[in-house]
Amino acid sequence: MTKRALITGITGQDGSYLAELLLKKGYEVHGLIRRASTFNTARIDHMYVDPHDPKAKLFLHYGDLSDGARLVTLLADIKPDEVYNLAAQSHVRVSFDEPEHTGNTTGVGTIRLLEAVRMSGIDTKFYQASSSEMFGATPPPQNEETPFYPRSPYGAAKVYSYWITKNYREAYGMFAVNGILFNHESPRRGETFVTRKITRAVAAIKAGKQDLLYMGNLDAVRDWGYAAEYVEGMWRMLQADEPDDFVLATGGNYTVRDFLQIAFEHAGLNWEDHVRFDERYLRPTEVDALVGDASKAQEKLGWKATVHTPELARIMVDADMEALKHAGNHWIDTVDLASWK
Ligand code: NDP
Ligand code: GDR
Repeated sequence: MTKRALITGITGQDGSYLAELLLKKGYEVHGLIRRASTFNTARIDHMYVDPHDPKAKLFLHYGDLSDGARLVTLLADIKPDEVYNLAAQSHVRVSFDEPEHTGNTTGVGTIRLLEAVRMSGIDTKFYQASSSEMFGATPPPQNEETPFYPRSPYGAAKVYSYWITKNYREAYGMFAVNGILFNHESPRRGETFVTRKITRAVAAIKAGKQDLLYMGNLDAVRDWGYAAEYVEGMWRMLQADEPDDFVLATGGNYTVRDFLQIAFEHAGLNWEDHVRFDERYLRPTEVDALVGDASKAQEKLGWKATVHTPELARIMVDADMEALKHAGNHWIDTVDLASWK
């Protein structure tokens, strides 16, 4: 029988890779999308087939994690075998400007979805997109046993979602898991996250369309992996015999400065000639260092990252240089937008 999955956040970086993976595995994939005044499906357009076509396997539904009643009707209609909750206000810096909205979507949104599963009475497995940001100020290496110490409204909302997912597993016997994922990036990464901001700027500087790049804290340490590999780990968590929580990470240890150096050098540029400081990119409380230990996922799921940060940076620079060739003036406008936050 064809398996059916529902993905919230399907229009985001991870949602798009996960949809590709599940379609390749023969799933019927349903995605929750937010109604907007313009199309917001650029990351998934390439796999969309008109629903009138009998070969269509990808179906999109309007909804929002702030609308619990809609989640109930949707789940009752679709009756998915697997639900992947990837939707969130996912930007840490923005969560300081919009703390209440972030709490509502990234935190309370999860319980709306879990309650919708429970109220619709369907038998489904549930994946929660938990984050290394939950570890916050607790020093690395971090694994499933590391205490949480969130440092932002986003991190605090993810801690709530982590515990409520665990609670539904224990209280109602739901197959509900937390994937605690460290930073993962790709050419589809949102333009205001640090890696993509850098690789887009490298492409624009190389092409002579930009000169300076304004950045915040260059000392932060992160463990940047490749998103396309991480979605395979999400899927494996839901295929395990028992529901459990897993860290996915590369174990690498790089500063933002290291990433700048690798990315600029790949294009034959010296980052120090182009990077300037702007305090608007600092956070009121920073997460200094996140470095994951994914040995449990390797042992129990057979999952291991193969793309490490330097290779990832080069993949992203190459992709942005290629994209710039086809983007024309549109690119220049969005470079400005990317430096906005
Ligand atoms: P993105 O920011 O790229 O995507 C977020 C998705 O959530 C988008 O599809 C967005 O829709 C959707 N969304 C936002 N608010 C709502 C809402 N109120 N109702 C319904 N949908 C909403 O995130 P990523 O793909 O990078 O990350 C996926 C998940 O994993 C997120 O929960 C993130 O917090 C978490 N995570 C990410 C990590 C990473 O390094 N990428 C690491 C650890 C956890 P729209 O397109 O309309 O904006
Ligand atoms: P992060 O990602 O906060 O780790 O959250 P981000 O790329 O935004 O920041 C990483 C680090 O870079 C520093 N930094 C800057 N960041 C941005 N965005 N812009 C800048 O100009 C800049 N200069 C320095 C930041 O201070 C930070 O230390 C991401 C998100 O995907 C979350 O949803 C996810 O949960 C975590 O990764 C794991």
